[in-house]
Amino acid sequence: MNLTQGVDTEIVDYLLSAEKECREVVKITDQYPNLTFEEAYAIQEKLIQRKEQEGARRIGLKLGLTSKPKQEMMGVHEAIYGYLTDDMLVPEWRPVEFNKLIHPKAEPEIAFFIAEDLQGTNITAADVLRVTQYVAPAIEIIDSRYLNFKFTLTDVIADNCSSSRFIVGNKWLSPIGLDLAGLGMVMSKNGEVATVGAGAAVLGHPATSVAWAVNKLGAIGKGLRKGDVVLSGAISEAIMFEPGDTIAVQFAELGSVSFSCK
Ligand code: OOG
Ligand code: MG
Repeated sequence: MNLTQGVDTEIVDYLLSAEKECREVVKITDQYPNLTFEEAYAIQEKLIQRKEQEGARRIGLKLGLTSKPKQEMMGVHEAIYGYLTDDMLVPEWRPVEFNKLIHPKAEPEIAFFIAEDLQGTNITAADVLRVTQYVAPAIEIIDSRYLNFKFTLTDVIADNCSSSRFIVGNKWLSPIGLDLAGLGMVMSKNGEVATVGAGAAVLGHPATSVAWAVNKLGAIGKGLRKGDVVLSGAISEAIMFEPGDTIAVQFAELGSVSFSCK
C-alpha cells in the first residue's frame, strides 16, 4: 500500500458526500495517480462498510466492464466488481427519482439469484448455474460520482463501480434449459429502440462473468452467499434518461422489466 494513513477514509468521505449531495467530483486519481487496483478495492470495501454502518445491507454483487468493447474503451483486459446494497433496489412500480441522482444511465442486465454459498478459485460457469435458483431481467442504473462520467479503472473500482440503483422484473426462471448466451435483448426509451444485444455480450456467457467474480473474491477468502443477487454485467451500452422517460428492457424468453423516471 502506498496510501498514507487516513487517506482511504478521506476518499470514502469524498465519494459518499458526492453521492449524498448529488454532485459530481473530480476523479481521485487526479490527486492519487499511483493508486493500485488492490488499494481501490480496499477503498470500495471501506465505502460499503460505511454504508452498512449507516443502515444499508449488502445483498449481492455486480459486475462491470464485462464486454470486450467496454474493456477496450477503458484499455483493460479485466472485468471489475462492486457490491449491491438493499437501498439500491427500486421496485418496478416506483418511479426513479431523478433529483436524487447525478447523471444516471440505464443498462440492461441479467440478475442471478444464488441459492447456495459459492466460494473458490476454480469456479466455472457450470458451478454458478448449479447454485442459481433463478435468473431474471434487470436494469441497472449507474451513476458515477465522477465529473462527466469519466474515470480510470482504479477510480471506478473505488466508486463501487458506479453502482446506484437497480430494478428486477417479475419473471424469474430457472437457468436450466435456458440459452443465456443466445438470449436476445432490446432496450427501448419511450417506445423507441435504443440498444440491442444478447447475453453473450457478457464475457461470452453471463454465468462466466459471475464465475470470474467468484474466483476474484475467492482469492481474498470471500464468496457468494445464499440469497445473494448478482448483476452479471451490461448487455449493451448504457443510455441516459431524464424525468418523464420510460426505459424498458425486453428479453426473448426472460420477459421484460421497465421503470419510469420522475
Ligand atoms: C462502470 C460500471 C459498469 C457494467 O455493467 O458494465 C457496469 C461504468 O461504466 O460506469 O455496471
Ligand atoms: Mg452494470
